[in-house]
Amino acid sequence: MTEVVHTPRVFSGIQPSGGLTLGNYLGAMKRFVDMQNEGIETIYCMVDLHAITVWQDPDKLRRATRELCAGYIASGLDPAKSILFNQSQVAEHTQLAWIFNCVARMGWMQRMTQFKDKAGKNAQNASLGLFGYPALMAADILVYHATHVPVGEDQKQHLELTRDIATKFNHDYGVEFFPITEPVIEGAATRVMSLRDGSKKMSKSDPSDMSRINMTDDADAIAKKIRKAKTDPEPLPSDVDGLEARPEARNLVNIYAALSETSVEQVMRDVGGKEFSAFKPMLAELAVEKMSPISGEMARLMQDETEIDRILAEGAGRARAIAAPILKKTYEIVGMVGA
Ligand code: AQP
Repeated sequence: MTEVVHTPRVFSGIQPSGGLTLGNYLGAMKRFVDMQNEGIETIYCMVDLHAITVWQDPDKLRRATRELCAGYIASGLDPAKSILFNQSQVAEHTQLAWIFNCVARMGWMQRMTQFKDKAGKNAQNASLGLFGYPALMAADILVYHATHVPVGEDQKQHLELTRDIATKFNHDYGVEFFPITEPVIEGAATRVMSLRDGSKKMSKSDPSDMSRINMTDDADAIAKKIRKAKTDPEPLPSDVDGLEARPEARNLVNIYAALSETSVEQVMRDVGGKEFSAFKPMLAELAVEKMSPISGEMARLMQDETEIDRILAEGAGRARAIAAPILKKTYEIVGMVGA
């Protein structure tokens, strides 16, 4: 069998399951913009169907989807360069997900740590959608034959599952049809941690608003959250090795490095040995400088929902034009009459 070489194509998505956080920005969106500007074909989705794996208020979901689109654009995504759309407007995602439900194995899904984390002790009461989430995520990616997926560290296991699904599909049907997608997990902030607990991921669904910086926070809120961020009593160490076993210090240094687009090593050369009382105001100033223009632009874009909806509909049309022939070919391979 000759190996098929797939043209580079980037896909990624974010759930409109609440307000965006600095974690989403540094771990995902900032990388989305970098990849767009490298001139690769880029497709970025608001994954509303993933969001409802946990109950969402319909009006809040609509608002969060539009706000996410505004966040994408305010961060630097250009609808003329990147395809931007919400997942539910392109039915091919769920159609391919069904096929992948029949390819993925129960045992694979049961190993997913995100399901265990989100379902917690109440797994019997979690939705079937939450359990099947990674098969839909594989379909989101593979319905475009995407070759690269920029994500934060927490999505690594789901991307491995996507590769397993593609490999098993290709093997079971004797084809080289789906690419084996590469995760792109890069930068100093692939895992931004909670400001209240350095062992927990910063997350939009954390009950404590003080645990995260929201992309809609104003300058005062950002500065206050950084000032109150949990730290230990020691000054910053003089080098990177000294951050070992100091999760809160490491997190603030990583955020500083990512926001200032420099390496953690360089940050340690600049701020090593400083007390937190001196470092936190530097970080707050940097965070405000980088995030305030984005939140201001998001607020401006949100004043014109019709325009946002137009961008999403146009993006969905462009996405469907890529996805439909790939789904059709998948149906043919699987043996569906009329495909
Ligand atoms: N703390 C984080 N650090 C780095 N990257 C992060 N991402 C999320 N949190 C961090 C990355 O953002 C992208 C979109 O994530 P998502 O919203 O679709 O789902 P999630 O990972 O489950 O994010 P949240 O904030 O934790 O949402 P909830 O609370 O609804 O579950 C992904 O690339 C993710 O890696």
